Amino acid sequence: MMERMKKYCFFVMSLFFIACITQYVFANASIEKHEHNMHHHDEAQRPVLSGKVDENGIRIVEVKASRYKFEPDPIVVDLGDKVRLLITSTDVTHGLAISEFKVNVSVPAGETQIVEFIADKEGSFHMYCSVYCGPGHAHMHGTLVVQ
Ligand SMILES: [Cu+2]
Repeated sequence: MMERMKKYCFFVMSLFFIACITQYVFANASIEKHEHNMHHHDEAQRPVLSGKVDENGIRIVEVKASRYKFEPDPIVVDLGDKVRLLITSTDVTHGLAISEFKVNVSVPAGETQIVEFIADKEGSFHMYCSVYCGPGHAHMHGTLVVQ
């Protein structure tokens, strides 16, 4: 009888130990993973933000459109920024469209058009010319990065 009690106690204590060790190992693993992610996040080279935030908190970015590119490219903004693009075409009429932010504006040669949107989605978004501007038109792309 005593022997069986001892065995039972040993069995229960073993289970307890195994549970503790498992808990410890998993907890450590998740902390390490978390730290690794944080570290990775800090280390990642973030592109420099485009333009300047004015006194009203609006990020103003001057964009130059010309055959067949946008400058700067990429346009980089912070998540949540109110963005105002001042788009100037230096040669022929171009368009600037970013579908995800319902941006689509036509910019006549030599003129500047203003378009505003709120960068409420994180990620890289396709920016493209939406007005035929010559043989390279289909390749006139850019990227909006919301980080
Ligand atoms: Cu075009």
